[in-house]
Amino acid sequence: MKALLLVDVQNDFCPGGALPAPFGDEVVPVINSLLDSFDLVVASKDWHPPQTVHFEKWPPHCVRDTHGAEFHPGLKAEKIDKIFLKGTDDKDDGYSAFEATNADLTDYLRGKGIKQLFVTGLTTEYCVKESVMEALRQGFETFMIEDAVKGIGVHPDDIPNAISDMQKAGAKMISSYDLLKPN
Ligand code: VGL
Ligand code: ZN
Repeated sequence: MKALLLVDVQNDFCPGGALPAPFGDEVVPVINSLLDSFDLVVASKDWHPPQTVHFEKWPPHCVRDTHGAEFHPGLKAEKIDKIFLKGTDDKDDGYSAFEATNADLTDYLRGKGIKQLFVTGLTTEYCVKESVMEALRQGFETFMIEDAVKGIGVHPDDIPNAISDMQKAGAKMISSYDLLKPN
């Protein structure tokens, strides 16, 4: 059984948002095209309190129950089976979807018989990377869909370095084209 994980496809990580990945919105049509190809679709949301130590590193973003924390309006969110909220407390970053506090992502995926996890979303070098790393530690066969992620790129090498760290840890790189082509 295989699951698609949508990491933080939220307004604040898209152009016009508080902490945008340049071209972050470009993941939306790619993700939409993949939604019917999986047994299960799960999504994380960065879901911060108004005041948190996280905002000492970052401009305030994805404050719970605000417009910036909503999914991008183009995302076919009705196809998501379950949403995992993370970064919810005021003392840590909560980058990984596996740090969700409303439900346990590992237990949920194992309970559904998921062995393979395909990761998409925002942002490549923070929440996508940390989610991929934890998925590998939890024993999932983990893929990153290269054309379905976008990074912030604070430093020019951050995104390629993150991809090479994920590969070294055992993540497999794949494109949406590989998943959608017949056979
Ligand atoms: C993220 C920076 C701060 C992410 C979240 O979703 O990658 N990045 N908070
Ligand atoms: Zn955040």
